[in-house]
Amino acid sequence: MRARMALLQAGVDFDAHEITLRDKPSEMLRMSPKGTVPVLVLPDQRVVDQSLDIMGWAFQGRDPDGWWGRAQSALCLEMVGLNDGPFKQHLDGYKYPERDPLRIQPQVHRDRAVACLLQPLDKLLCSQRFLGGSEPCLADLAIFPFIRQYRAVDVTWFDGQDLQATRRWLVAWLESQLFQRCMRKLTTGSTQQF
Ligand SMILES: N[C@@H](CCC(=O)N[C@@H](CS)C(=O)NCC(=O)O)C(=O)O
Repeated sequence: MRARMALLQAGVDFDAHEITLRDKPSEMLRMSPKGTVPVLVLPDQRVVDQSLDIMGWAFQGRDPDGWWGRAQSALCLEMVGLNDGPFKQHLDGYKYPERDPLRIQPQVHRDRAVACLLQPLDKLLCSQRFLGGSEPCLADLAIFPFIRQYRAVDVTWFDGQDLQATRRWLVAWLESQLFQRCMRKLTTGSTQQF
């Protein structure tokens, strides 16, 4: 979702192909043998197959509104690093406890996720609207889809936490035109199936 939103925000035209992860098409594996999504195939057949790299590629040489530039602050880079590192691990442990080789209780992962990312994020969002300050940036896009997934595990629990600024920020993103366009791109029009 974050790769698609970055491409949409940057105004890059692209076709979207839905993948069933249990049954990955051979065409996708030929282009990117590591077998994870997203995979961006450029017109010259070069492949970009990490979502953060796709986001960076989308804004290369075109950043009129400063979305990429604002995301390069030390604070934004640190937050994205926390998101893609420890938070993502705890999110997986919270969502899929049966896959955790250490068999750590999902509530332990849930609470560690709060400590490692959600608390510092909430503190930041108490004093500014977006990660980049008063205007949105790629760091917001990089992180909010994961907070959405985290909240979805137990909405009632999440909404009961002292994370009001994060909840406001998340709701604003979920209601944004960009997110709505991304969801439409998932389901209609130029989206193609392999
Ligand atoms: N670091 C990669 C992670 C990509 C990733 O793990 N994607 C998951 C889906 S969200 C996947 O494709 N998993 C492969 C599978 O479940 O077989 C990125 O951000 O692009």
